[in-house]
Amino acid sequence: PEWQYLDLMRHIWEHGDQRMDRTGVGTRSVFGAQLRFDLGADRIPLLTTKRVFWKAAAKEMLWFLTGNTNIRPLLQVGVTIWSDWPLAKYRQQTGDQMDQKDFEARIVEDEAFAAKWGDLGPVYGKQWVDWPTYESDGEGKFIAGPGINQVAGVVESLRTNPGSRRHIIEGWNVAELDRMALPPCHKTYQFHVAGEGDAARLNCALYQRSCDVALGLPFNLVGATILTRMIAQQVGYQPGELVWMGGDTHLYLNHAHLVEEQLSREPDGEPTFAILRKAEDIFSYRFEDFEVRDYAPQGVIRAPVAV
Ligand code: THF
Repeated sequence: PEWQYLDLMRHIWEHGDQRMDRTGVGTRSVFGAQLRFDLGADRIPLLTTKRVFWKAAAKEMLWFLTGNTNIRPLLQVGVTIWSDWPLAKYRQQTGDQMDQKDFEARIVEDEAFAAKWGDLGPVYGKQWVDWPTYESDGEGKFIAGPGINQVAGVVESLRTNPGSRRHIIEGWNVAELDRMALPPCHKTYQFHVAGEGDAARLNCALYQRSCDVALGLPFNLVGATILTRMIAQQVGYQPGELVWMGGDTHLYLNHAHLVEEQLSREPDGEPTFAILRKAEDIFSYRFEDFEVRDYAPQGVIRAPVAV
């Protein structure tokens, strides 16, 4: 299965269109791509051709489920993958060129600073569990209604109406895009139940509008697997297939060394993923509930993230 990822990487590198992007770094890109992974028998699409920090991806997924959109709780558990965007905003607005480590330490130590500078706006977590609604006040004005918890809704609809084609968690809230530090990349998760009874399997399709194949995709595949596994456990279905679909699917030009190194390697081994405990509900999983086994990846390949 890992060959699919490597083949996509090679295809983009050899045949992708060169185009300038928002970040100014430049990419090679294809539009439209698909990968499929069987999640049965505890399989997880965790790459072995470089070390993928699956723990950070798992903590990120748990953070989405809390609805929190501040990087502070992520930094408190040692995850720094979202620091670049608040840091760029801080530097731009204050002129203070604070370095990343100091910025992260300040966010952790100083709650008021974190509230002011650590928030990403209404990104994934907010839309997933508290999508805003509006109601009429009866006099021609709109007032805020109760937020919609899409994740709880999907768990409920999978239980009560498994055959539905509407099991969707959507991040792309058009009305709030301009307040997000970054509009969602992995924007739509759709779930689907195949088979019946004890053989019922939960499939997940993830649509990603924009995909950083070298840095982001390995994380996103792990996150989607964990989300699918947690939901499958909650509703009592076997894990099925993860179908990943990309829109603008690209490699950054400054990732050339990563691409060349990774394409020179061969997949080695099949790690598995286990959930050690069934949580009371989808929002009660803890990092300690997760275990990856038989993961002996080849070395880390460092590359800068485009901001
Ligand atoms: N922006 C860009 N340009 N790429 C992305 O992958 C991306 N994301 C999120 C939001 N914007 C993005 C942030 N997720 C890494 C991994 C995931 C990220 C951001 C950065 C990263 O640098 N990974 C390194 C180091 C990991 C570590 O030290 O913990 C790696 O080697 O994997 C995609 O959702």
